[in-house]
Amino acid sequence: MKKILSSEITPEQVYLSRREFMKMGALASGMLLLASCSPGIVTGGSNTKENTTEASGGTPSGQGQLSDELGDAANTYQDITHFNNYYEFTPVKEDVADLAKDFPLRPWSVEVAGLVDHPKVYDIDDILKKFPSEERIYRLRCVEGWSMVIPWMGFSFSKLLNEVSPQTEAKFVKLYTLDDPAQMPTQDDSWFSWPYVEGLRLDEAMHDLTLMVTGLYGKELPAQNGAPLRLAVPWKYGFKSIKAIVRIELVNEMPLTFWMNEAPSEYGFYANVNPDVPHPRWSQASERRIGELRRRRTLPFNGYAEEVASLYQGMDLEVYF
Ligand SMILES: Nc1nc2c(c(=O)[nH]1)N[C@H]1C(S)=C(S)[C@@H](COP(=O)(O)O)O[C@H]1N2
Ligand SMILES: [Mo]
Repeated sequence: MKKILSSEITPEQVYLSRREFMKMGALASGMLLLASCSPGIVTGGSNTKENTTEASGGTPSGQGQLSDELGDAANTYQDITHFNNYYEFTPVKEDVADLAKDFPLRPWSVEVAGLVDHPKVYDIDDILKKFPSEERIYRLRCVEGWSMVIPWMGFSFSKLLNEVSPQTEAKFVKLYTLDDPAQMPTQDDSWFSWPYVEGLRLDEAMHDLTLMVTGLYGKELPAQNGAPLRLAVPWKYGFKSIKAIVRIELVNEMPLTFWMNEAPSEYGFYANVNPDVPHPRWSQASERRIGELRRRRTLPFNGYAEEVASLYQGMDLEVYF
């Protein structure tokens, strides 16, 4: 039997799997920090034989290979849709797809409000018509230390923001996930403060890379990936990329986000991918690309430094983590 070097033990393996954790039935608040976005073990799922044989990517139909601008192959449709973080359904990544399969995606409206000249309630189908989607192949780096390359469909968030005309006092954007315990099972318990909320500084939100995601692999976005509308901010840890958006608010003050509220010492507002700033409980210097066995080095700003580093000029990124 092959010996496992300590250098091969990933943060994902250091902690109890979420499945075991849930089995313990420990919903006590004292255990909150263990559960809150801590690395979950990768059991089967993304690492099964079946998946590694096609781990070099390809479209769902198998034709052609997509890759990001660094030359890395896109993850498979199977991996992207069956290894998900979506705490409203379950903290068990392999089970999200099944639990979300009946999540109703219509009717769906998105309210844009707050410090804007033209507040508006959009029907999702009007958004899809009004803002044509294009393919953007982005890396997604989870704070837990794994990553994927994902061929999203979507449009720059700036297009939507420009249409409602942010006022000069608007400095931040606050985004809300649906709050509906009847459709999102874990919202029934009081372990977390729902709804999931995220935020960006207005200039981050207006950056061309910041994507409103409407699809995946040229098809409709599956529920488990945040349909019908989710965000993708590729230079930040994945938890910034909020799913199932129902409300967008332009505000003057930095919003308190879901994870900042749950564990302020662990999750900051900026959450830019940064190999030099460890998470309090694990290093961020490397990551495991789903479908690969070896870890790879994590790139500053997840490889998008050229495009976005200027947004943070003069800021101490250890303070503004
Ligand atoms: N509403 C909501 N959005 C969320 C999450 C969540 O639990 N709820 N998880 C985040 C985390 S931690 C990650 S890594 C990504 C995962 O996106 P994916 O499942 O499409 O890969 O979604 C983010 N958006
Ligand atoms: Mo994540």
